[in-house]
Amino acid sequence: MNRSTSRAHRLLTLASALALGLVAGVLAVVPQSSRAADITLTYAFFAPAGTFPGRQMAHWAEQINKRTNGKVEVRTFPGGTLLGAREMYDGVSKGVADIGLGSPSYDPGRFPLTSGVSLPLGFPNSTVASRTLWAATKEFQPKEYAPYKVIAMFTTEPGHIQSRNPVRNAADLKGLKLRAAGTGVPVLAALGAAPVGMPMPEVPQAVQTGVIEGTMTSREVLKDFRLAETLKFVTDYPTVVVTFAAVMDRKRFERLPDDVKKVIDELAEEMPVWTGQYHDQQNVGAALQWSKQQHQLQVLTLADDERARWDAALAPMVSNWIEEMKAKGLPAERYIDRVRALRDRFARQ
Ligand code: DTR
Repeated sequence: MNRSTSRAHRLLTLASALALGLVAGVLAVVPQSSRAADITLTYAFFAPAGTFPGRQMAHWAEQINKRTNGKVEVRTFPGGTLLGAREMYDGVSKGVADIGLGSPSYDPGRFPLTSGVSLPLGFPNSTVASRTLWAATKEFQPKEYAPYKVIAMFTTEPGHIQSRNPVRNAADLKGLKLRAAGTGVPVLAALGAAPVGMPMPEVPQAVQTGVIEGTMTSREVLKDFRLAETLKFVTDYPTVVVTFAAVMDRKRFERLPDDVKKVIDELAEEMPVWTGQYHDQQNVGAALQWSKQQHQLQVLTLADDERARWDAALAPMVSNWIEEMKAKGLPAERYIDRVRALRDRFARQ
């Protein structure tokens, strides 16, 4: 290469670099995700963004944006800023939010069949229970979701008693004011405690003010709601899961373009596993470690005979539930049989 060609070459390189830079600059100014979206969906959740259902919401929002190449944008409203726990599903029906993530467990009267998943059925973890809930919902198409399109379902891990004072036996539990949600209330009643039902976001203050002596729920709340500052004991007795369902108004969903509906359906299949695995493999473990290190949390084991008595006290709940739901004309027996079979299948995978 002589000097002039090499200069020309350098100039050319400079020019193309500038051109490339310009293109890159334009791309940087208008990245795909912030390109004016065709569709904006609002998504409400009743608890903080950092909790595991909140992370699910953020993941879903990010994925739908990505998989529709920016066509759908989601504005998330965690922490009850748009809808609280008690008004979530009505709020979606009224159009306050396009999507609402609520807990069917908080309202078993409204979601009767779903409450079967929250019976003491011995789920090993959240992943298995979440997959079971979703598979059973698809199979049975419960009427309770008729006004909605369910876009994501998952559960907590089985709840544990988390208390200010140690709970090692029925005597420790007798008359103890513990908070639970949904079927957790009859579980605590059967074990002899004095259950108080309230949504999760109200728990920290109720613990602080001594309204309750503890709670029975998944153990990540020790860190995510900083409950380990006051609740220093966990009883190693897994009980029932709490269900979550994110829904859209069905008519609103039907108006979406087909390609967007397809992505929503695709994500609905992934959410139980994504959320269950995050909760089981990172969230709960990190919370227990933090609580032990920072707040001297103690995990209490039940004696074998005590555990057997607790199991016996809870056993009638399933048959009672079946009778109650049969009286409402629901396919309760078939539902529980399927839930048990799905639980075993997913537990083996
Ligand atoms: N276990 C349910 C729900 C629950 C558990 N973790 C979170 C985090 C955010 C909201 C709700 C929940 C309960 O006892 O309410």
